[in-house]
Amino acid sequence: MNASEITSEMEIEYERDGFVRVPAVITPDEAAHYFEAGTRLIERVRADAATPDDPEVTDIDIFIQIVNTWQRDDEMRRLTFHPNVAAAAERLAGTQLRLWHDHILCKMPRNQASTEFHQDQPYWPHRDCPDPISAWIALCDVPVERGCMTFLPGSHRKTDLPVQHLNDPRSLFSICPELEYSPRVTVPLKAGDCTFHHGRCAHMATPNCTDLPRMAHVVIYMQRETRYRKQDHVVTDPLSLEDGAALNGEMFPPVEKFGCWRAGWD
Ligand SMILES: O=C(O)CCC(=O)C(=O)O
Repeated sequence: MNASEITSEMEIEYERDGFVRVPAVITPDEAAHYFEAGTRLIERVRADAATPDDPEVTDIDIFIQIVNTWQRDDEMRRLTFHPNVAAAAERLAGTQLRLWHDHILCKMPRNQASTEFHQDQPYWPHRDCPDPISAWIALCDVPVERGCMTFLPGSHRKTDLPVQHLNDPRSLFSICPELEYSPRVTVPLKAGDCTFHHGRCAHMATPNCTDLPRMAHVVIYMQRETRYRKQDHVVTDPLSLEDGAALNGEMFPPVEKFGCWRAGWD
C-alpha cells in the first residue's frame, strides 16, 4: 500500500473516532520477517544481565516492552522507518510529523493480563503537540484472544485528563466516569495490518489466551513543532533538556528524512 490508499473514508473515520484500521500496511512476509527480528531482539535483551536496570526495557505480566528498538537493532530500524507506515501516519494526522519513539510490545503466551484503558499522551513530556499519532503494527495475526486493541471512539477529545495507569482497570474510569459506558470497538488484525490511533484516544488490549506470543511494533509520531515539557520520561530523561526546548535532535528525525535513516540497510 502507499499513502494514496488511505481513503477519504479512513481520514474521516480517524478524525471522528480517533483511530482507524488500515489493512496490509506491510506485507504478510514483512510481518513474518519482523516477527522473527522482534523475537530475536527480545531473547537478546532478556539474556542481557543489564536488563533489570535498563529503563527502556519493561518485562511484566502485561507485556515485554522494549523502547527505541530502532537504536538497538538494524532490522527493527527498517520497520520503524518504513515509508508506508510513515506516509499513512502523516496523511491521517494531516500534519508534518517526526518520530517520538518506537516500542515493541510482546504479550507472552497465556499472559492472561489485559493492558488496561489509558490515553498515551498524558505519559509524554510534550508541548505544542495536539495531534500525535501511533501506528500499532500487527507482526502476527492478532485475533481477540491473542491480545488485540479496543478503542473508545471519540475519547481523543478528552484533552485534559491526567495520567491513567495501564495496569489498573479502574484508573481511566475513576478519572472520567462518562467514558465507562461509551461504546467500545475491538479491532482484531491480520499480520501486516495496522491501527493508527490518536495519542489521546483511550484504548486497551485484551489478554493473550493463546499458546503463541503476540507481537506488535508501535511507531509513535509527534508534530514537527513539538517542544519539551518538563516531566519524567525514559526517552528524554538522559537528554537534560530545558523546559520548552524543541524536540528536534537526531533522536527525533522528521518523516521526510526517514528515507536516509533507512537507506543504509536497504
Ligand atoms: O499492545 C498493547 O498491549 C497496548 C498498546 C498500547 O497501549 C499502545 O500502543 O499505546
